Amino acid sequence: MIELIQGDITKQEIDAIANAANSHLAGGGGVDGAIHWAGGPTIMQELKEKYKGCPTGSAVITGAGNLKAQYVIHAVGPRWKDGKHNEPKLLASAYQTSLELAQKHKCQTIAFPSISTGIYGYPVEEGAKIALQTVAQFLKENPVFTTVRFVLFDEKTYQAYQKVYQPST
Ligand code: AR6
Repeated sequence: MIELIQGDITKQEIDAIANAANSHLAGGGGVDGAIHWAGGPTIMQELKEKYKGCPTGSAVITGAGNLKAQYVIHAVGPRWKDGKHNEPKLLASAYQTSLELAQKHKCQTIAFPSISTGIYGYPVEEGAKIALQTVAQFLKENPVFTTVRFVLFDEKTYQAYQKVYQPST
């Protein structure tokens, strides 16, 4: 089932935590900074050892260091330009790839932040629609997760997801 909560994703007890990363997998601000800070240095060490970046619209997986999770899935959403540069497709693909990776690693629960709607400037309601549609469709086709939890940091983002969410879909 899909859950929407307002909170801090680094505090979740869950199989996999998704991160809103960049294609260099270089760390940064926002939720990425918070995850590396809370998870400790082993996450970045593993990223550097195993991967040479990650294309926009895709994701890679590491252990979760000190977080109360098994894995961190580093998903790279698009930077918002004007909506005519494949942004919706790339955002959907970032969620889709993350779900596929979590499934492959036998996760039953996963938490997502609102990918791309912070520093990358994706309009929040548009981003929420893509996020919820992609997850709902995936769950219909692959009923492998008991929980997909969106952990929305700020009130505005939480409200936007609540507005867009239709539990029947
Ligand atoms: N828990 C949950 N959500 C959070 C947290 C947290 N602890 N902290 C922030 N958010 P952003 P992006 C929310 O900017 O837009 C980084 O530098 C935040 O309020 O983290 O995909 C990366 O390295 C917003 O709603 O990610 C990339 O370079 C959402 O997470 C770039 O930012 C996403 O905001 C990616 O930008």
